[in-house]
Amino acid sequence: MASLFLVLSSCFTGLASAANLGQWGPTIQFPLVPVAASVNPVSGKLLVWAAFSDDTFAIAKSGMTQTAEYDPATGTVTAATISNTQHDMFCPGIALDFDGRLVVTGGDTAAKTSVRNATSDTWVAAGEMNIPRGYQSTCTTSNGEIFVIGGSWSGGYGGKNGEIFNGTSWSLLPGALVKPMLTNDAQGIFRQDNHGWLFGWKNGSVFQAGPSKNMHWYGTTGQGSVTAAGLRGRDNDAMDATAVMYDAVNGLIFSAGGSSSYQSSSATRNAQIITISDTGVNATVQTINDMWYARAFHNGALLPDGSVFIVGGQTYAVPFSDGNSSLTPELWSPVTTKFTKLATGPTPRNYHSVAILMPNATIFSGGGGLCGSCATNHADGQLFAPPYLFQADGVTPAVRPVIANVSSSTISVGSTFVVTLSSLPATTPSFSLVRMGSVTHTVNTDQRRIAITGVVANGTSYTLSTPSDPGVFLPGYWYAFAMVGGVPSVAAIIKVTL
Ligand SMILES: *[C@@H]1O[C@H](CO)[C@@H](O)[C@H](O)[C@H]1NC(C)=O
Ligand SMILES: *[C@@H]1O[C@H](CO)[C@@H](O)[C@H](O)[C@H]1NC(C)=O
Ligand SMILES: *[C@@H]1O[C@H](CO)[C@@H](O)[C@H](O)[C@H]1NC(C)=O
Ligand SMILES: *[C@@H]1O[C@H](CO)[C@@H](O)[C@H](O)[C@H]1NC(C)=O
Ligand SMILES: *[C@@H]1O[C@H](CO)[C@@H](O)[C@H](O)[C@H]1NC(C)=O
Ligand SMILES: *[C@@H]1O[C@H](CO)[C@@H](O)[C@H](O)[C@H]1NC(C)=O
Ligand SMILES: *[C@@H]1O[C@H](CO)[C@@H](O)[C@H](O)[C@H]1NC(C)=O
Ligand SMILES: *[C@@H]1O[C@H](CO)[C@@H](O)[C@H](O)[C@H]1NC(C)=O
Ligand SMILES: [Cu+2]
Repeated sequence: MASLFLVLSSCFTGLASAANLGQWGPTIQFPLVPVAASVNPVSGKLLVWAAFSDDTFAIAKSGMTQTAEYDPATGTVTAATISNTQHDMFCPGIALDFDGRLVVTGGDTAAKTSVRNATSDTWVAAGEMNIPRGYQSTCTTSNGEIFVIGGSWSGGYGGKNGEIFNGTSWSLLPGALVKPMLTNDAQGIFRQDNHGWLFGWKNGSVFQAGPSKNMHWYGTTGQGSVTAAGLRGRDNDAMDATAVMYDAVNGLIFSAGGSSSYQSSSATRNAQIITISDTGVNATVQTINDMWYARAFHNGALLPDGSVFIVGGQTYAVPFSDGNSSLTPELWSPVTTKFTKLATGPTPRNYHSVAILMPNATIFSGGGGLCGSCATNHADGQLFAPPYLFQADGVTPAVRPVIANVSSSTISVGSTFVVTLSSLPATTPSFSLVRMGSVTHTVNTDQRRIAITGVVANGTSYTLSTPSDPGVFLPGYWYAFAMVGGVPSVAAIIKVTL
């Protein structure tokens, strides 16, 4: 009897947890295919953009971009054509700088740099890159500069070594060679230097975790440099994959999926944890449980509790195709290192799709396509509410902690600040910071997370200590979340300065 009871009760536990799959919200229509996305840190609105056109692209034809903004407060979507920077920002590199400026490089107009001021919501042109690029990656460094490398999709083939942007203009880094990070793609150099997994780290360095199976450290000062950092475990080249720094204090990066070549190539279910420490030291790699589904062109959005929401992608990589879509998202837990299947979505989100964390701890998942009169343009998106926003029945909304205020909306790296909750929670709250992101083509080099370890409570006020290294606690805009029993608050947005 006792053992039967145990079996039954574990069944019911299984059912109860299986009931909590999270939930897809209503479809949000856009006037364009959201191929790139970023949340404005000042207004909280979601900016998305396509190309010169809403639904098709053309290299070097037209210097403008169709954008749209979704306002979570009202649910409205407004469109705007950006033409003053003469930049078709399709297939670009994106990075958010220390001031929350969205720096967008290359793509269809391959040498251009456009910078969006979050406060005024306006775009200005900055210096052009010395090397024109498309499908390059960019990341913000601890020096407040932006590093770029790769990008042979446009602007010519090969030799796309690193450059550094000081907020005004770009300088070549001849020692930051791209060659070591090339994949072995079947289409050659056109694809081999695409979509680097870049992470700004200590003392101006950049860690490149993929997509090549060979990982590297890039130096971004002086002439620039590159040194080997080891192999990514058993993983092969993993183009069109996701890589997320889910615990910056401990140098932990999660990566999953991808295919050995950009297209006409089978995706994997591979997942690994990459641990980085000091600049120049080889990373260590732990191979973990496979994902439930093979994926390429999926996106990984980092959540307040350090889990990663993995959405979209297909088991066999084919641009502009809805074939072989992996429609069931998965949640990766940093605690168990395992994956849980979530509620299946209605829409394939493959090549040219995006996913990004919203201030209320839901995830926007949208896009896919941009192929003209094809049948795979997805000019829409949905907000996904993860299981943490529901009680165990998977239906009743969870009771969320509420941040009443923070002591300062601007804090410096290494300083303390106070978060006050609107009421005393039933159990001890925890706190995390998630850097606000930008995403296109599976790449989001901006998102990263800090789990706050130093918390001093006084009534409903909590004094939080922050890491002192700007390579870890990268300045810029961050979401601050309180979590009680795993349930996150809506974020307070803070600006972190040097
Ligand atoms: C999150 O915000 C969206 C508006 O963007 C709203 O529709 C949704 O209900 C919110 N979800 C939760 C769980 O607060
Ligand atoms: C953005 O624009 C506002 C208003 O025009 C200006 O005050 C601010 O300095 C600008 N911010 C940055 C980071 O350039
Ligand atoms: C950026 O670099 C350019 C060229 O070296 C220089 O003229 C400019 O003053 C620099 N700007 C900043 C903000 O450092
Ligand atoms: C920081 O990097 C510079 C070169 O970019 C190097 O000279 C210096 O020794 C490094 N400092 C530390 C503390 O690693
Ligand atoms: C670091 O990794 C590289 C390969 O990327 C290897 O050649 C080198 O021996 C490794 N260094 C150490 C100290 O293990
Ligand atoms: C689906 O994947 C298989 C390989 O597993 C491939 O042969 C086939 O072409 C793919 N179908 C589409 C529509 O891409
Ligand atoms: C912060 O919120 C608490 C709780 O609602 C309130 O007592 C306090 O006055 C607020 N502080 C500020 C600076 O608004
Ligand atoms: C705790 O907060 C109260 C105000 O709510 C303040 O008077 C008191 O000094 C604080 N205690 C400590 C140890 O900071
Ligand atoms: Cu593209």
